[in-house]
Amino acid sequence: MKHSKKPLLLLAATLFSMAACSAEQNRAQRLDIKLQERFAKADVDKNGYVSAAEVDGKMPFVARNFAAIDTTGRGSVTLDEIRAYAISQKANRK
Ligand SMILES: [Ca+2]
Repeated sequence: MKHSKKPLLLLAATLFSMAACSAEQNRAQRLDIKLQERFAKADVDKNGYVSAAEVDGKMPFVARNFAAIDTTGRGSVTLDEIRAYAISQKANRK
């Protein structure tokens, strides 16, 4: 009796896909932890916002794109605003 290899191939493809997805999630989590750490270090006065002066030399990506991230124009940005901007930039690259 000859068995089809299709179920095995399907299982292998599914497992590979799950591993790739998990690796991407792990990478995203590591990047987010790094972002949180860098934000905490940059936020010298610990008010939950970083100003252009606070990110200067500490968060180059944020410093370069500060005006675009600071959509409210208040002169400071939150961690969530930085995340949202980074995600929008990543989506634009795809
Ligand atoms: Ca601050």
